[in-house]
This record gives sequence, C-alpha cells and structure tokens, in this order.
Amino acid sequence: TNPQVKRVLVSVTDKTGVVEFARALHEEFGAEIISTGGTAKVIAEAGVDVTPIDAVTNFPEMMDGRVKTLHPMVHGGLLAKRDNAKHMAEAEEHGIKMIDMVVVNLYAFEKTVASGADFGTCIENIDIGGPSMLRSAAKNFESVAVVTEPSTYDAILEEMRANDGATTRETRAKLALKVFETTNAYDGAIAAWMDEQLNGKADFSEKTPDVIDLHLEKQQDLRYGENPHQSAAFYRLPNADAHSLVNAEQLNGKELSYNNILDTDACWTLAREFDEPAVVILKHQNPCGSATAATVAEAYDKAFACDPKSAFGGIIAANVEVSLEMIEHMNANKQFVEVIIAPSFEPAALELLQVKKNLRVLRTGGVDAPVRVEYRSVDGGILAQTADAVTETPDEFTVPTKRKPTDEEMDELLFAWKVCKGVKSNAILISKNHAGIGMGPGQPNRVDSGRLAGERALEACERMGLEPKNLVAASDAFFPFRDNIDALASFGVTAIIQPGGSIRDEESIEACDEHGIAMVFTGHRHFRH
Ligand code: 93A
Repeated sequence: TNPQVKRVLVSVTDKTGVVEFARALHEEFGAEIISTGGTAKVIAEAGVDVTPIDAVTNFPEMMDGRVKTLHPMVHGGLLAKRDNAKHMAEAEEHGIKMIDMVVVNLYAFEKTVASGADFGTCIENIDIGGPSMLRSAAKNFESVAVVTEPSTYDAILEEMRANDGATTRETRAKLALKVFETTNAYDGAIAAWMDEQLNGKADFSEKTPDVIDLHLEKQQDLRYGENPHQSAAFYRLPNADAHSLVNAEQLNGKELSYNNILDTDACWTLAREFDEPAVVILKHQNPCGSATAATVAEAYDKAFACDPKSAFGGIIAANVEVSLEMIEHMNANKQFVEVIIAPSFEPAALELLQVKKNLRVLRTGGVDAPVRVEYRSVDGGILAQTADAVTETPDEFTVPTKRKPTDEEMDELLFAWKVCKGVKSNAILISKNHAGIGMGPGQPNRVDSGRLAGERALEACERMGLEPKNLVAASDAFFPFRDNIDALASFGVTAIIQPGGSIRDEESIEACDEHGIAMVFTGHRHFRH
C-alpha cells in the first residue's frame, strides 16, 4: 500500500532546492509535476517539464493569486481514499486525478510582519491555499506524502530510490505530524498579530501564560550545540518582538552558533536597558565591559578598557547606531569580535565590518524594551517567568546609613545597578565614570564575587590611570554578613546599592558607617542564575 509517486503538486514560496527536487521526481521517477505560477516558472525555466495548475483546475489563477489551488480537482485528488470504491468512482465521474505528493511551503507571513509591512500587505501574506493543501494531504497521509521543508528533499528522494519510487508509511505519518505542527504555528502567528492589531500589543509582562504552545517554528538548524557533539536548532516564538534577536537581520559573517545566540541575547538584553548611548562587551554570559557615554565610540572605548583581556572573542552590543569611529577604535584595539549587534550601522562602519569575513553583524532595526516571558527547560518540564526589568527609581530607595549618597554617587549607583542585573549571580559590579570596571560573577558565595570585582576594578583603574577611590558597588542580592562590605571598602568603594532585607542588615549598615560608605536599599533583588 505504498503508492508510487506519479503525480506531484509543487507550490512553494521558499524556492530553495525546488528545481533539483522537481527534476529528480520527474526524470528519475517519471512523475508529472503540477505547479502554481511563480513555482512553475522557475521549474520550467530550468528545463523541467511542468503542468501549470490552471490546466488541472480548468480555471485561471485569479484574484491576484488568492485563488490558485482551491479547487476540487486539487483537493479531490488529495483527499480521496484510494481504497474506498465510492471515493474512487466519484473521482472518476468528475475527472479528478490522484495527487500522490504535495510539496508546499507557505507565504512568509511572519517575515512580512517582521519587515514592518503595512496592514494590507500582511493580510495578503496570509496563505490560504497552501495550508489547505498541506492539511488535505496530511489528513490523507495513508496515500499522500506531504513535504514542507527544503531540507528534507534529499532524504525523501533517497527513500524513494530505496522503495521502488514510493515513500514509506512511517515517513508519510511523520510528515503529516510536521504539517499540523507547522499550520498550528502559522495560525498562532496570525492570531497573535491580529490580536496585536485589534487590541494593542499582547502584554505578557504581567503574567506567565496558562498554556505554553510548544509548536514553535524552527528558525534555523545550528551546526551544533554548546559542544560539537550536541545537535541544536533555534526556534522562534510566535509573538517575538520586532526588534528581538530572533528577528535581527544578519548583514555579515559566518552562521550564528548556539553559544553566539545565547551570549548575544544576554548582551543585547543588557544594552537595551539604557537610555543613553551604551556599549556592552560580553563573554560567557557575563558583561566584561559595559559603559555609557555621550557617543557610541566613547562608550565602546570605556567598555573595552574595563577588561581588554576578557573582551577578546566577545560579543558587542550597542543600543544606538554604531559609528565608523567606533569600528575604527575596535580595529585599532585589534579586538577579535564574534558578534556585533545594534539597531543600525553607519554605512561606512558596516563596510569596515564587512572586511572581516567571519564577523557576524546583526541589525535589529530598533531597541524597544523587550516585553516577554523567559523560558528554560529542566528535567521533564519548562520554567517560565516574566522578564526581569529594572523599574526601580531613587524615590523608592531607602538609605539606612549615616552618610547619604551624593547626587553624583546616586547617578553612578543607578548605572552599576543596571549592569549588575546582567551579571550572573552571585553578582557584584563595581563601577566608575559609568563604566563597569569590576565584575564579580557567578560565585557560590558573595565574598568571592566581591573579591573578584575588587581585584578587577583595581587593575582597570591602573590601566585607565584612575585613582582607585570613590568607586561604587552594586550587589544583585542582600549581603548576609559584613565581610563583603569590609572587603569592598578595602578596594576603595564608597557607595553601595543592594536590595536589603537580610536578617543581619544591621551588621552591614554598621560596617558601612564605620567605613563612611553610603548605602542604598532598593527593595528589589535581581538574581540571574
Ligand atoms: O493566495 S493563496 O492562499 N491561494 C491559493 O489558492 C494558493 N495556492 C498555493 N496561496 C496559495 N498558494 C501558495 O502560493 C503556496 O502555499 C505557496 O507558498 C505559494 C506559491 O506561489 P507561486 O508558485 O506563485 O510562487
């Protein structure tokens, strides 16, 4: 009951590999190729025999292509049960010939939305005929093979070669499942977009969803995972923000790797926290350089100077247009960069970046604050949480120490507080002149994080020719003991920002008072594990 593939309907928006596939089906297996307008054109131009769809339906493609394949000649040929005498007699009566395979991928609705197209264009890019054929063929998978992904063309041909020109039931069933996943995700994306158009942006910042739709569409296969022996892929969420990483346009460089994507996400998420021009340099999930300044080039200089050694092989994110000057400085530093992401690039800056063949350049087109839920997989489940936005402002802060921070210190503390949120817990971040010069990430005890941050800050001060005094420190969670305060004081820290809330807060306040440190309680912690 594995029918040979004798009649194939091909209708694809993504025309990758379709000519070769059609040629093999026709020339190796003698299949008749039926196809719609644009697809038929490329196949015919490549010299492969093709039957235009209107010769099958006896109708022209009409209404600007809205009605091409929506016809009983097509759907009868896909849905008729081959082992049902009544179905086959009815087909015979109406001159409907069987179709054994459909090769369809859909109008790129999400890409159209992401490109910022107007309402009417988005509507036109809702594919109706494509999903209908996919669903008809998938429902009748006992007899019909349904192919949606160019990446599977070769495997299908291999199987047909091994099976006398037929596909196996196992494969057809798998392909059918894939179809319903695909059309489900496709309709999900349309629904999310419509909801946004009619009711304003879907706001997930308030709560986590009751049901997580796991039918995520694969954005791309990745060469491998965190390590070369792990396979991996990148999936897109149906309601991804227009300026999110998943929608960024790659303008140069090698394919993104799994680790690139993870680190670029962390880097970009931190950079877009700031209102003033900001540059973040990140390695292994931690911002080893971070700064804000009047210009992007100046912010880059300061971020690089935080820790030039760690910056090697890092990711760079800017929250404003990247200038030629910044890239000239990057080149002068001989900084080897894996990925650079920004809302836009000066044309001359982009040209200079494109000299480096491997350097991945990503343009997001904007920086709107991300509104999203974060997901992580654990053994047998998925964790979801709303994103950790820093919304605290000084009017909510309390100052428990004798000395209050000066205006200048408060300004620096706010900078440190934002950067600290982007550092893995336990996190201590020391800053000066709006540069994160001392980062202490990821230690299982806070004193070690503080010590790391302090040592790095002292080294940075020496490199930058700065006096190691009047430094400020941020701690992502409260200090359980005074030992950390004592250590930070020894590195020249004079102001501290932290959530507060330890049962031994008094001990820390006393230590600050002894050292003349001004300390701010924010009331919110910012763990990042
Ligand atoms: O506009 S449609 O919803 N109406 C249809 O009848 C129809 N049939 C196929 N879109 C339709 N398609 C889609 O056209 C396919 O899903 C495919 O993505 C695209 C291929 O068009 P062309 O061959 O003209 O490039």
